[in-house]
Amino acid sequence: MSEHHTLEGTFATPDGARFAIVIGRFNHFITDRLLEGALDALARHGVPKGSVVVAKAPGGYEVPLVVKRFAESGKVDAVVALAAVIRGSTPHFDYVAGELAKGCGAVMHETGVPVLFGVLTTDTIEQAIERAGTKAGNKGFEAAVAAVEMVNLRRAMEAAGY
Ligand code: INI
Repeated sequence: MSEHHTLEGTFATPDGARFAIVIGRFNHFITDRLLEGALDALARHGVPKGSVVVAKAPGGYEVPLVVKRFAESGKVDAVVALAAVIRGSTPHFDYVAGELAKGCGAVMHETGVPVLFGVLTTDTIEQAIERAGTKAGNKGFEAAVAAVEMVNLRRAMEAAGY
């Protein structure tokens, strides 16, 4: 039996790859930090500034529509979705977070373009702050790193004939 063949994405700069970042402005105190993290991650992975486009939607509920337009454009290799949905005293959270997750997933599956889910869904503002550049890291940074990995995985799969 021959060795099995593992396909995985590296964190090397994906040459010529273009990235879109879609951010929800709602809770911008948090989402601005997620955007900083995502831009920092792409820059540190060697992605030129000119290969990154950022679009700002009003809130998480609208993010999937903007993600869809980028994914369908054929002009980007991955889309990073960033938003912060923080639970309040009504069921609003569930509608916004549910639509956001469902919408981003649907776009990814319909278009075949990786959509990275850098979305905070937290019970408290403190939990959101912790995940936006303080003690629990920065989920925007992590999502952008995963975008680089997915672009490279896709290229590795293509090169292997899949
Ligand atoms: N949008 C968010 O991104 N996060 C939230 O926590 C949030 N809450 O809690 O209301 C939120 N609401 C706005 C929503 O995304 C839409 O922009 C709005 O309902 C208009 O369609």
